[in-house]
Amino acid sequence: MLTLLGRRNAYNVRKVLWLLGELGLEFAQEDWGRGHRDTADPAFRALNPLGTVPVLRDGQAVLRESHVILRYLARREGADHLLPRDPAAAAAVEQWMDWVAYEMTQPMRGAYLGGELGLEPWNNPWFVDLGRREWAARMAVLDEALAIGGPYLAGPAFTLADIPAGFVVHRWYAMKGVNRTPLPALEAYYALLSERPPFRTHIRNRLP
Ligand SMILES: N[C@@H](CCC(=O)N[C@@H](CS)C(=O)NCC(=O)O)C(=O)O
Repeated sequence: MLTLLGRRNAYNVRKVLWLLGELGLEFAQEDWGRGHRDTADPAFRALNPLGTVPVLRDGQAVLRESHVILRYLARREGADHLLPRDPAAAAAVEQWMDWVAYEMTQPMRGAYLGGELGLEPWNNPWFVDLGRREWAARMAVLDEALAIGGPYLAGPAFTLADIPAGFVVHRWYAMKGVNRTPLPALEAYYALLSERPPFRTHIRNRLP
């Protein structure tokens, strides 16, 4: 039995919920993290010394890091259409997952945690402004990639590449305090992802 530990409103948990929905998997879920059970609890730290959510338990296996969990679930289910076995085809998927992890984390801290939620220490005006500018520039990168090679990020079909990126695209369109220039391929991509029921349940719901 799979058990997902982490609050359902957390960015990194929602990506895993989306994939669980895509795969149609049964799972148990426990609300840990800000506003719920404290991840400083020794029982949680025994599973994840970093104290972050999500954590996934699968029998004796205990996993952390949302993108690792996405890859694990796809491989566990033999979902080669989401994460191909061929190394080159897999790289075409994983490059976008890493890109989000490396290139979107800082802009999201500035523009979202600082600018939208007003949380310290990210609400310093220069950091908020930088985050908004970088996020806008990275959405333009996605728009160009989709215009050339879409309609999905790794080409003709939905893959794991679309889960982290799809989330940041959703949040880009859900934020109030940003100036958005028209990006036609990105808007078409957001509309395409919105046709997927798990995307609407876990990502494009009432939460940004
Ligand atoms: N790189 C980690 C980041 C995990 C992370 O920072 N999770 C946030 C929620 S999105 C967290 O644990 N926040 C503390 C809390 O909710 O108590 C991942 O991808 O899973």
